[in-house]
Amino acid sequence: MQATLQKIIHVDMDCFYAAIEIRDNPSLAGKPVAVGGLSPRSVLCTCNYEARKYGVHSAMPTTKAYRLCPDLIVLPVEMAKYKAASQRIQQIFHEFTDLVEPLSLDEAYLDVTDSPHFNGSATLIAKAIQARIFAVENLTASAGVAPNKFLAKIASAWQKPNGLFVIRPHEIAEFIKVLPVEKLHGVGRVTAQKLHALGFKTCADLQTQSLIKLTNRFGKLGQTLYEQCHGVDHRIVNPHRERKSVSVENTFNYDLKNPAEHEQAIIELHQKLAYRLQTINEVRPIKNQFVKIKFNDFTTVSAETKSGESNLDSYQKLFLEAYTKIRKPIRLLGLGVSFSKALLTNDFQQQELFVN
Ligand code: TTP
Ligand code: MG
Repeated sequence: MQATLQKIIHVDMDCFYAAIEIRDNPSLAGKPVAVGGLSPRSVLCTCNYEARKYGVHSAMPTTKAYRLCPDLIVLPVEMAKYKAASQRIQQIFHEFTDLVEPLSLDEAYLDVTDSPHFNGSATLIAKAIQARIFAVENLTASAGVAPNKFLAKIASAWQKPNGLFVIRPHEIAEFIKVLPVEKLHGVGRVTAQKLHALGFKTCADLQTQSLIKLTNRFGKLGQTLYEQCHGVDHRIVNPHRERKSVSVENTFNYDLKNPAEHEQAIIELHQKLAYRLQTINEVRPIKNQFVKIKFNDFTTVSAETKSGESNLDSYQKLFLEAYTKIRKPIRLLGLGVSFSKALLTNDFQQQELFVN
């Protein structure tokens, strides 16, 4: 399979919110620290690496985190502070290239294929970016350098925290063979279980399958599985990517059967979506809210309503509207919002241009 080779850097800040809090209060250094909600139903946004040693992680209910790590220091979310740091970090990326595609507040892809910096060495550019971030923000970032987005993202997580991992074109084949299938884009917990049950544990196992076999078995996902297991990803770094919508979903270990389970699942997903919305840096207004339900017989229903916000009550109503169509045990539940096309301010500026 022919791969288009680019020089991509993926940068991801280390335990971003927690690192900012520790930087701003050095007496916290070396202690287990998390950032998140403190009320009984809240979850953590993130935690530092000391806390991770106890098994604490992002999206874990705060009460569970305290059970695992009784000395955990949980700090409230200070979004304005994280957004300000994120903007300064984005500016640093732009010192090196204009081809920056932010994924969230703390991570971005950079295409440095044609960059004149450091004689075109993506590795040296990545090192320089890490050094600049540390000098300006006193925070560490991990970077991955690779010939495409998919591998660059895997590389940035390979030696976290404060890591730099490079996958050169001639190293792809060796690297990819041992890569576990759960590292692939689009493979969540449930798909990973399915792949394991079929005997596919690593990309080498998947490489034994033809494109046709994989698409027959996995539909659209089969194509990306086929490409990724050969180390291929044709996506380009797109600085102007417009997100149409944002959604979160959960495939449950056990099918949900009663209203209390439904309600709890909706509350958790709503909270997860709220965090996602905070981190993606989307400035366009919300246009619609929607709910998706997959029942245990794989029938899928959805419901949508006009809305300017991600509102819990509306999700509950949308859920009932969709659920009553089928009323079977639920395998998967998803919530999301879609955005208006244009920014209101842009429309305004546009009008002004015409008036003048
Ligand atoms: P991540 O990059 O996933 O995590 P991280 O930066 O905290 O840790 P790592 O060193 O593993 O990269 O997310 C970036 C920030 O987004 C994180 O600091 C907090 C926020 N976040 C949430 O609010 N909720 C979540 O479920 C996750 C995963 C992240
Ligand atoms: Mg991060």
